[in-house]
Order: sequence, then C-alpha cells, then structure tokens
Amino acid sequence: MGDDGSVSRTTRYLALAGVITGVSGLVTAQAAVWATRANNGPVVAVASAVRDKTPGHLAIKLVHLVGHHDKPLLVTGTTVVLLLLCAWIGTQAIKRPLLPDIAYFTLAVVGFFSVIRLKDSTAASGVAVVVGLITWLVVHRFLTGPLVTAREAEYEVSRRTFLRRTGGVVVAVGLAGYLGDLSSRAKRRVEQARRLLRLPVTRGRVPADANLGVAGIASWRTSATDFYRIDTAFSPPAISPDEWSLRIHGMVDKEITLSYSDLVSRQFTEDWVTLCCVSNEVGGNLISNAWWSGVLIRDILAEAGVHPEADAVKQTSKDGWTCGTPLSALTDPNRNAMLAVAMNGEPLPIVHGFPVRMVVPGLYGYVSATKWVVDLEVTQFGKFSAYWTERGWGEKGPVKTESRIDVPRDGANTSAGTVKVGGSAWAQHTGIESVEFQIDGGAWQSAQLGGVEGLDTWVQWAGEVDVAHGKHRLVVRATDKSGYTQTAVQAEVLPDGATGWHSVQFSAG
Ligand SMILES: Nc1nc2c(c(=O)[nH]1)N[C@H]1C(S)=C(S)[C@@H](COP(=O)(O)O)O[C@H]1N2
Ligand SMILES: [Mo]
Repeated sequence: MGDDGSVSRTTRYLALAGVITGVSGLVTAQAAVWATRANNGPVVAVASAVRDKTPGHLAIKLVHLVGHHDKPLLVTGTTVVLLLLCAWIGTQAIKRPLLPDIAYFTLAVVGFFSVIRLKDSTAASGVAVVVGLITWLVVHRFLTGPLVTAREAEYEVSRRTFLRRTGGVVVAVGLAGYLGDLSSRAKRRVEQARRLLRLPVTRGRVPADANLGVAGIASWRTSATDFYRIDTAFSPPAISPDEWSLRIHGMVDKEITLSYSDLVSRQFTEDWVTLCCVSNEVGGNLISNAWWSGVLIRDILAEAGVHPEADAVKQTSKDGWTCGTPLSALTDPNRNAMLAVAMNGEPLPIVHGFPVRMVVPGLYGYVSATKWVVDLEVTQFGKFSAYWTERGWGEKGPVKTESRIDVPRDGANTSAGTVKVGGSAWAQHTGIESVEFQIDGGAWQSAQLGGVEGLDTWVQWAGEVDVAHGKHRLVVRATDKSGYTQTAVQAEVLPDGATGWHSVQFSAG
C-alpha cells in the first residue's frame, strides 16, 4: 500500500468487510434461533438488556419521545451500533490483527449474558450466540484475508478476490437466513392456529382451601409458564391441529384413526392432575399441578376393542420418543387417563405437547405423559422397549409417595421464636392421608393439610415450630391413603424414582 488513495480504499473495503461480517453473524445466529425454535435471539436480548439497564427517567423520556415504537427502535438502534462497531473492527484488521478476534469474542459474551438473563431462554439461545460468533470469526478472516496480504503490485487481484468472496458470503448468508425463516414459519403458523382455537374447556376452580396461604409454598395450581418441562426434543415439534392425527392399533378388534376435530367433538373430561418426573430428586421441583381438559382414553380403547392378552400401550410422539404404559391404568374406570388438549383452560402450550398429549394420574411422566402423541399401539410389555426403558429406567413407573419442604428454604435465616413451615406432599391416585414434620429430631407433629377434591393431586401442608437461636433441622414425611408412610431409606432417582425424607437446615437468629 503505497499512496494514500489505496490506503483509504483499503480502509473502505475493510470497513465493508466488517459490516458484512457483522451482518453474517447476526443472520446465522437468528437462523439458529429460528431453526431451533429458541425463544430469544441475541440482538433482541441485547436490546432488552439496554432497555432494562436504562435509568428509569431516561427510559420514560424515551417512551414519551417515540411512543410504543420503543422496542423496534431499540432493536434497530442496537443493530446499527453493532454494525458501526463491526465496520471499525474491520478497519483494524491490518494494524491490530488480534483486535478483531478479541472484539468479536467480547461482543458474543455480551450477547450471551444478555440472552441468559432472560427468564425464558433455553440452551438453544446460547447455541445461537456461539453460531454467530463462529460466523464472525470465519467470515472476518475470509473477507479481510485478501486485503491484509495485498501488496501494491497485487492490489487489483486481491481487490477482485475480496469482492468475489464478499458476493459469496452475501449469497451464503442470505440462504441461511432464508432457510431459518422457512423453518420458523411452521412454528409461527402453529402458534397462530393455537391462538385461534376455541375449545369447550373451563379453567378449573382451585378448591377454596387448597392454598394454605403460607408465603413460599409452591402455588397449588401451576401456571403454564411455571410448569416444569422435561423432554428430549431439542426443538419441540410444531404440529398444527389440522395435520395432527392419532392412530390406535395393535391388539385391537378395530383400528381407529382420530383427527383433531374428531377428538374435540367427543365428550370432554376435565380434572386436576399433578404430573411429576421420575428424575425428581427428594426435595426437587420437577412436579407441577394443572387443570387438564381432554377425552378419556378408556372410551376410545373400548371402541377399538382391546384384546384380553394385551397388557401395555406403546405411545409414540411425533418426534419419535416412545413410552410404555400399563394398559390397566388407561382402562381403569376410576382413573381419568386422558388425551389432553388443554391445560388450565388454554390449548396446550407447544412445549407441553400441543396439540394433544397423554395425562395419566398416578404414573411418572416417562411412562405415561407423551407429548405430541400420534400413535398408540396396544401390545404386551414383553414385545417392545421404549425410550427410557432402553436406557435403564424401570418398565413400570407408579409415582412414589413423597413430600417436600418449601419453607423455610434450606440454608434460610429466620428469626427465633415461632416459624411457619410448609410445603407439598403427593401420592397421585392413592391420595395423601396425613403429613408430619419433625424439628431437631423431636416428636413428629401433624401438619395442617390443604383441601383437595380427588386423589390425583399434590396437597399443601403447613405447621409451626418454636425455635431458639441457632441451627435447626426440619424433616417431613407423608402417609398416603393406603396407610403407607414414606420410607426414610434414600434411593436414587434411577431406576424408578427417588425415596427418602426431605429435610432442610436453617438458622434462627
Ligand atoms: N414426546 C415426549 N413426551 C414426553 C417426554 C419426552 O421426552 N418426549 N418426556 C416425558 C417426561 S420424562 C415427563 S416427566 C413429562 C413432562 O411433561 P411436561 O414437560 O409437560 O412437564 O413428559 C413426558 N412426555
Ligand atoms: Mo420425566
């Protein structure tokens, strides 16, 4: 680079390389967000971090100034600032060759922390940031390479290489963006269809005394957003109701295929059912309670005519996940096993199995609660294996009687004197008879129980203890309606659910 003309031309090209690098990373990150149906992309996350970190009075001025366009403006502003920064980063490629890598890495770190501070982010949002960073590092090298190595004599050649590469990157990134958008269209269409559904369901009325009013105990009804989520799907299947169907076959007299409209035109059943995961540790929170609406599976199985030798139903999800459920739990006239279409009065959220999932009171989710269910095969346990049983988990998964302390939290500091204690206890489809708690190894005391209507939900418990200054240990145990008192023997979650008493330690001061 001899004369000033070529220097400034090179600088301009470097800035252009920076901007294209910047755009490329943003597009591939967004494409990854779309393709994985993650909730949050890095640009939007940074924009909302900027908004949340803006001092209140400034934020109010901003909103007054631009009205309700603040969000699109913030996102556009964030993008423009980022691209200006990228242009500058590009111009540094020759003078400070290390700077661009460090700068892109730093920007990605900012993106990453902005994403993970949002409550509903999943691992996929983090992956999208990494995809963007890799794009930045690769495209930066690819585009600035010819300019960095150019000597005056080869200037024209390297310029042409640069422009050719720029064209290539634009086409490739455009394609990635297009594909990402395509893959998200399905999800947006399904979200739209879900919003437009009007189902003959109610929201369910929480029994008047189900919540004992002790601050800190998990709400008796779990909202859809707080409901625990467990599945193997990296990106949950997007199935619109009009493309969903369920095939019931195997050891039956008559095979049945149901469409969504067939299903929702049938008689509905509604019930409170507490779902819990077999991997819930003692004291864990992989358990939630909701009001479910759907169609009794036993009626459909009766229509199909189940053969007497059958003892299992193999359920298959749209994403290929499988589980095996004891047939008796599905045909039991006293158990509301259902093909559920709604949760707390709303169509199932996509992540909880939209449009149809199975809910079976009394069994852990891994043997019963198939989300995005599309196939039910009436069969025998000896004839198949399912996703988790192939990985060492028990074939049958009845829920074990358990109880949990929610207040005080483990490690909490309370004041000395009377301390409120409480939590939840469950023995789905058996029912909770009583709950006892014990402080510092003393006598067991009976807890007050919340009111529930059936056997299939958790029950809140509460009580009071008097404590002096110092450290204390609180233990809880439940007795179910079969007369069984929870064993103190600690068992791991594998193969069929944890056992043991939950205890917490707290300090009174
Ligand atoms: N398709 C599908 N359904 C599934 C699973 C899964 O991985 N894939 N996990 C099961 C497990 S282990 C549990 S505990 C429940 C959890 O349901 P939730 O995510 O609605 O709470 O779903 C069950 N249904
Ligand atoms: Mo689970």
